[in-house]
Amino acid sequence: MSKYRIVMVRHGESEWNQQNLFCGWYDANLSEKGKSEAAAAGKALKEAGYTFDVAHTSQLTRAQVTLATILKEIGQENIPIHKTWRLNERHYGGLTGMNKAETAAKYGEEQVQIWRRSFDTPPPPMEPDHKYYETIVKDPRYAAEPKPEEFPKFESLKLTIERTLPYWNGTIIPQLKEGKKIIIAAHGNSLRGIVKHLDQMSNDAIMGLNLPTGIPFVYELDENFKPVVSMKFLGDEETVKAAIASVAAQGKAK
Ligand code: DG2
Repeated sequence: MSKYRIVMVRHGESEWNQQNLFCGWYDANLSEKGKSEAAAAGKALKEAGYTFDVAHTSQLTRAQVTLATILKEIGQENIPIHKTWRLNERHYGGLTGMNKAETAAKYGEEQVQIWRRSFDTPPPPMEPDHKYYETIVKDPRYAAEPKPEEFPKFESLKLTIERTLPYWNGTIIPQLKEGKKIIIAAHGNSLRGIVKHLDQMSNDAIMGLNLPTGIPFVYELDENFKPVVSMKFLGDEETVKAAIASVAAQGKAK
């Protein structure tokens, strides 16, 4: 029997999603399409009658603006919002800022698929001479945390899960137990990590999962936090399918 319900959403399309660039911890803004997707997500949640007590998001603007847009649409701008680096996108290391299709043309689609979707093969590290190294490492939003020794220079999905799950277990679960209605606005890979954990997906199965931008999905969980309903999207099936396929295709050489 379903005891808990939680809504998650990947942010709307970012300007770097639009340009097909590896983004990771780079703080890209939403594109115009992404802003519309966020508003549509809020409308869909409103129509379905969702309200929330508390919201969680990453330290990155694209997720925060998506969340703010959704909360505005449902008239709940004043609920508490927790921002944490633990929900940030996986750190794409040295690939950050590179075009996904051009990278596939240069290194092969198979290699790009491994970098994007393998469970434990990380991208190459972001070296100190990388164009975005200083911008990310010295960003004041990370002054308190992560600690220098935790600050990633690259992350596989496995490493992403290692810093996301403590937040799920230590913050989200206790709030669900208190009866709080929660929404999480985060990223393709930080959310894939949570989904892998909830659905106990194998390291191979998770490779096939792509999350669309700006379409909320719902989990209903039993008293042991096992899914009774998994990843129910608030969108019509064809739209969701097409959006998922377009994320999968981003790693194809043009
Ligand atoms: C994308 C995900 O993250 O990329 O970092 O480029 O969700 O923040 O847009 P998001 C990025 P893929 O793993 O789908 O290539």
